[in-house]
Order: sequence, then C-alpha cells, then structure tokens
Amino acid sequence: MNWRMTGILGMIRFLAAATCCLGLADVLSAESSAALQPNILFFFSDDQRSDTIHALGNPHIHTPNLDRLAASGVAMTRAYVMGAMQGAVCMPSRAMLMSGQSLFRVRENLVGTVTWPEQFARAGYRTFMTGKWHNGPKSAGTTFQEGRNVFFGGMSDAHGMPVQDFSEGQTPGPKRTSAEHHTELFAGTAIEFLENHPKGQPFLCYVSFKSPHDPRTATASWDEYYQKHPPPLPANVAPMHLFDNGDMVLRDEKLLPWPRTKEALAKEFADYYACISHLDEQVGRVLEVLRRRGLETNTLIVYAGDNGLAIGSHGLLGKQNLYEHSVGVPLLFAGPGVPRNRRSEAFCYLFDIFPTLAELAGIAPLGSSEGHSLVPIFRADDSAPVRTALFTAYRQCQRAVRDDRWKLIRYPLIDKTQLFDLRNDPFEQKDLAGEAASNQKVGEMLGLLRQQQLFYGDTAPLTVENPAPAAWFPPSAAAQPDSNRTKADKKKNRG
Ligand SMILES: [Ca+2]
Repeated sequence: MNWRMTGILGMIRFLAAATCCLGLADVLSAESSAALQPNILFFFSDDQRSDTIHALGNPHIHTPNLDRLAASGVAMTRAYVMGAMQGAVCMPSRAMLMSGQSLFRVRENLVGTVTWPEQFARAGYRTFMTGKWHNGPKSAGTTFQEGRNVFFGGMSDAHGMPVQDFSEGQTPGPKRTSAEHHTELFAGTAIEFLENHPKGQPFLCYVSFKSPHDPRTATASWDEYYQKHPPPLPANVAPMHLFDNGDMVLRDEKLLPWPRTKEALAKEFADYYACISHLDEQVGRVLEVLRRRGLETNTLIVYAGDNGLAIGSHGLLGKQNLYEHSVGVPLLFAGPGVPRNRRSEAFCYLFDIFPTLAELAGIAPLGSSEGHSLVPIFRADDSAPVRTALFTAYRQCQRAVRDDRWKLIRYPLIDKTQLFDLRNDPFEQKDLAGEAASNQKVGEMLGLLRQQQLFYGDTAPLTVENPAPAAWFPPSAAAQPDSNRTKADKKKNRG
C-alpha cells in the first residue's frame, strides 16, 4: 500500500469516524435536549369557581395542596373561559383548551382539529390522559397517545362511573364500571402513570377530574368537616335572578326550586367545598409521587378549571351566565421557568395555557392556535399585558366585556344592558347602566364589545327586532323541581 493509498484510506476512515461522531453527537444532543425538556402534569377540575382556593383569599375552604402549588408558582387571578354556544359549557371549554382556538372558531368535537397534545407528541413527548373527556370518543385517540380510565361524558355518580381505555388512533375499548370514587380513580391512574413512566422521555400527563361537578359526593370525613365548618354564602346570593337572561330553566337551574333558600344554598356550598377539599387531597397524592420520583424539578405543573358556577350567586345555580363567578376559573402554573409565589391580574383565557406550556418547553407554535403565551407576564410581572379587555359570550342571549375596572353585560333578546364597576363592586351587585352618569361609559364599553366580537368572529347582533319582556317568573310550584326528582331527571343535561 503506497502513501497515497494509505492517505485515501485514512481520509475515508477519518470521514467515517467524523460522520459517526457527528451522528452520535446529534443523538446525544437530541437525548440531552429531550432530557432537558420539562414534563407536564396538568390537573383540570370541573365546574370549580375561581374563589375556591384558600391561599388566594378564601379562608373558609381547606386546600393545602393547591395553596402550596400557588406558593411555588404563579396564580392567574383573572383567568376565564370564553363561554359557550350551548348549555354544556364544559364541552367548548375543553375544545378551546386543547386546540388553542377561540369560541367562534373551535369545533367542539375536535374532529379534524390539530390539538396541542399532538404538537407535544411530535416534539417527542409521551402524551397520556385519564379522567373526563367531553369532546367525543373520536378525538380522544387523535389528541393523546394513551388514555386510561377515561370517562366519555359530562357527569356521573361518584361511584360506578363508566370508564374506557384507548391507544393512539384507536376507538376506545370496552366500557367497565369503576367501583372507586372517580376522583380517587383518576388520581390513582395518574400515580400509576408517574410510577411506571421510564425516565428519559418527557411526558404530558393530563388528569381531568369530574369534581366538583354535580352530583356532588365527597367523602364522609369531608362532609363532616364542612358540617362543622359551614362556609358562609357569597355576598351576591339571591332567591331569584332579577330578569330573564335567556336561559332560565335549563337543567342546571332546576337543581333547586325557586326561590332559592339560604338553607338549600348552604347545603350546596358545603357539598361543593367538600368535593374541592377531597379533590385537593387527591391532587396532593399525585404531587407526592412526583416529588418522590425526583421529577418535580423538571416538571411544569398546571392546575385549572373548565368553567365557574353560580350556586345561588345572582339567584342562579349553573354556569350559563356571564357573571364573574361563572366565567372565572382557577389557574395555577408552577415549575421550570415559572416564578415562585406570584399572582397576576393579567387577563387570560384557558386557551392560553398550552401556548404558555409550549413556550416554556421550547415546542414550536401550532398554526391554528389563537392563544397567547403568558410567559411574558411571568417575566415582566404584568407590565406587558397580553390582553387589555376580556370578552365572554353565551348562546345568542348574552355578551360581556370587561376591562381593568368596568364590565358590561348585554342581553340582546330583552334589550337589556348591565354595567358594573368591578373595582368597587366585585360581586356585581349594583347595576349602573340605568344611571345618566353612566351613559358615556356604557357607550364606550359597547364599542369595546363590538370590537371584541369582530376580532373573535362573533356575528351575534347586540339588538334584535321586537325584544322580549325582561321580567321573569319561575315556573308554577307544581312544575318546579323537588327533592324527589329522579336520577334520570338530574342527568338530562350533560353539562
Ligand atoms: Ca364544567
């Protein structure tokens, strides 16, 4: 072999080695970046009002695990669901969350929609869910790679919930009935996932509870706790709503007769708080396993709710209205890239959550997603608000807009407008719309509402021909619900 041949062979060996090294380096780099990508543990509650976390200003509820989570991250205290064009608000809420799309553009069953969990899977994440999926069985298997103990529906009793499993692209397997309380079942399923997930691949684990949605059954110990420590009723509870908001007798509103009594509402609140404390306890179990497995430092944790609830506030029971108690939701973030112990009043929607997680995890934006990342807020502490106004909508009968201080609610079908000064009247008890001094503000806020409608593609008119009378009277006593109503009646709406 002459020097020339040796040189050529040497060059070939060098190039081969270099290529090999480059390949290895690439693999190493991909592995190390994958290892650095944060895991995501996402808790989602059902019908939880935003005022039900102890650390965020409610001394009457016991939520030590959510309190710790709030202290370890950012609490978004003005987080909202955009609304719904049907009574089952849960459904569009979840579709908006998963797609990042707003109310008037999202498809509720998510069929044909590219979702955020799919985007995380493309970036190398293992995506897993347990709990409530309210957007039809087809889209579950396209959104997540794996689902275990998944409930396809809106509501169920505490014990005996029908659940199914699915794997990617597959229709869900056979239904089985779980004897375990669903809140404990879902927490246990998340724990099993965390215990068995091999380290090295980042995960997105979505735990979607059915609690505190009715029917409300917590545990005997939590029931007893709130019997001993009955929570006071919010300042804005009332026997009846003052006018016809356009959807007064749907299933959620019929859970109690009219007029609502303080005794009945006190029982509702005690049961509601018991469910939330039980849920908090189960979230604590999952977080403990995360800690024990050493995953806490590299896991982004989100806790959010899908919509609020009235439970007697403004004389209403459900979430089919645009008062703060029904459109506001709890929203907590913690983990790498999230500052500790901070509260933010920046306006945000549920569909901002995944864009935020994506930025924190270095995931490419999803083209069809309209949500905004809240990371600039985490960094700048509200000095760079993502939004200056917040728009909400319910069917064709209610539209609302708020800014930092003022909130206007418009009821086109009865030609009625409400104006609240939220700074001085956070419970929305004093409607200023009829006062001459408010005319200018009403005009400004209506202008803002129209702008927001245009921006989000909402074509609902704010005035109609021949509006209906605003006055409302409850159904006759004989037509009203009573405590003897059947389970089937209670489940007629799948809220
Ligand atoms: Ca809900």
